[in-house]
Amino acid sequence: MRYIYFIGTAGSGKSSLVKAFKEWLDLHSIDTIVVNLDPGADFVPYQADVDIRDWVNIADVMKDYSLGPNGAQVVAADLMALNNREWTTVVKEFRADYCLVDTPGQMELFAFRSSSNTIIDELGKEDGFLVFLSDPTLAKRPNGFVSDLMLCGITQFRYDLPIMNIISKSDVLTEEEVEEMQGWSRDPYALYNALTDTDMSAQSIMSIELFKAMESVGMYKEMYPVSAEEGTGMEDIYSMIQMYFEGGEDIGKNA
Ligand SMILES: Nc1nc2c(ncn2[C@@H]2O[C@H](COP(=O)(O)OP(=O)(O)O)[C@@H](O)[C@H]2O)c(=O)[nH]1
Ligand SMILES: [Mg+2]
Repeated sequence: MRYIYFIGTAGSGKSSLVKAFKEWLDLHSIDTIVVNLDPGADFVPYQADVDIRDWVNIADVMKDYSLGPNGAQVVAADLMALNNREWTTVVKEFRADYCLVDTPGQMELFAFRSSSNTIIDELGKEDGFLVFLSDPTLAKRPNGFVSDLMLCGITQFRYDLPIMNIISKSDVLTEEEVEEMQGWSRDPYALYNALTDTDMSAQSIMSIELFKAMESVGMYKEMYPVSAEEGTGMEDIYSMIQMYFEGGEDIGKNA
């Protein structure tokens, strides 16, 4: 089973994309399960095959550890790793081709805590793939775009797993805005120019050398527009995953 982890800042559209991508995979008869790893979710928009809330409950954590909601989220993220033998066994029993993993709303609870490495190792690191969502409300401006690119790069280094970077909620952008962002993602010079045109102070702190260095270590990569709302861009996600794991061969169709 391949594990596809959806990561991004709070509200970037992870849970919505898991739902939309699952629907697309179902439509193409590709055997997929969905795991909710957000113990703090009030609501998830899909039918979770495995839900961490069955093992870790935020209200209980708040009570047991006398914590407020934020502290409880952090403890819950660690508890989910401590309990991982139990729930990962349930996940593995499904033996589907793909497992879509929805991660905690607050990105730092997953991306920046060692408990998530424990989880990824337990599920099988060689079968892992990351989808990083950039929120266009932030990333449509050059300085927001740079911040998101760096968050994506840091995430990549934290895990040492293959990663694809997508522009989430592309339906809220105009065609020109999508093209502009894709242009920045393909060409460090275009990004540098946009950044220094709109923000003079950026000139002193950002240099084109930084973007070129990011490019040479593989942190600078093309972004793909995706809309969970409209169901667009799903085949791009699927083909990137396919290309990575199977060198382009479609396992789903024969499974
Ligand atoms: N327009 C639009 N809104 C979206 C899309 N995906 C998510 N949203 C909205 O963005 C908000 C956060 O989405 P959610 O999936 O909960 O984000 P998460 O915190 O990363 O899991 C919700 O109000 C969604 O309705 C999309 O593709 N297009
Ligand atoms: Mg969510």
